Amino acid sequence: QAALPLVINTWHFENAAGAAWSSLQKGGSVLDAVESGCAQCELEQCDGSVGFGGSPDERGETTLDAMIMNGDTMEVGAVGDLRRVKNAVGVARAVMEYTEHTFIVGESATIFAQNMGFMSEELSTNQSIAIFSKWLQQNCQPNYRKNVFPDPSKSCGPFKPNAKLWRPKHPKGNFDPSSHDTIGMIVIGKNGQVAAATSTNGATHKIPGRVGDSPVAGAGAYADSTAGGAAATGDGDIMMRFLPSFLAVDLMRNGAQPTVACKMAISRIKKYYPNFFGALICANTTGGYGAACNKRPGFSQFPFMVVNPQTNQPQLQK
Ligand code: SD4
Repeated sequence: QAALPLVINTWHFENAAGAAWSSLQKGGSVLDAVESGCAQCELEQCDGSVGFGGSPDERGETTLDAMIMNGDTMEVGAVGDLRRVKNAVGVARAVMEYTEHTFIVGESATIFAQNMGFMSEELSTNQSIAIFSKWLQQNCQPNYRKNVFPDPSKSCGPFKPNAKLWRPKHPKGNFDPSSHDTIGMIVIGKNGQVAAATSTNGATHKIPGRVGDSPVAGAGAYADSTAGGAAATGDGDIMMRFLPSFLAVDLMRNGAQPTVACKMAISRIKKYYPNFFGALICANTTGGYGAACNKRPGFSQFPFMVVNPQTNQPQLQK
């Protein structure tokens, strides 16, 4: 089943896999392919959790996180808390190609994007406004956080109701796996060149400024053309503490098969957070691939897409 080139991405995002594959067919580099795959999801708003109009934060705004990594040169470009620009993975690529930096965040990332010629647009949609208003009505009752913030109507995010004012904490187990489907993609070229990328709108009702695992190199994704690539999806607030993508790639470097590497990286997290939700996809430089996940309600396996010369078109695997 191992064959090159290879495109593999999280979830059932078939058109993303197709876009990456056709970029390769047209002679695009592995970076072009992985960027166009993730950009396809940003356009389609895959599952409402990639691109504009999803995961409104506690003030109702959608913000984006994305990264891209070149496994030949180990260059990375990333953006976090990006506002009012839809093509987050494109901006991440611009950070990598045109700057000496790795990671640009917030309003300054927006200004950088505008300077690079990306269009500035509203990321809210009727749907994201509806999600936000419903949540506000259900969870943001006047006394919900009376003791935490003097004016709960201005800020009513995912804090513990009884948290001390000076050190509010994100409640554990707040992550809803049914509504969080980041795209993470790995592309391996026919000579074993590795690229990886992610794009997401993060976690719903997050505290403004929250950045997840997806744009963090080694957490959301990692690529190294001497070993392989990995990409993650799930509860980024937990997962980023373990750099699971880096760990999986390093395990493959030491000879682990992709499925084993994915499983071992997931179990490392499980030791501390047995109920966390998360999944990892892994691929090596000979085109072998695999995945592993923890606690997806109702499913024991994790769906992902694969394209290689044997499938010749995006194929759903579990
Ligand atoms: C995050 N890891 O921001 C992302 C969300 C995600 O499947 O992957 N959902 O935490």
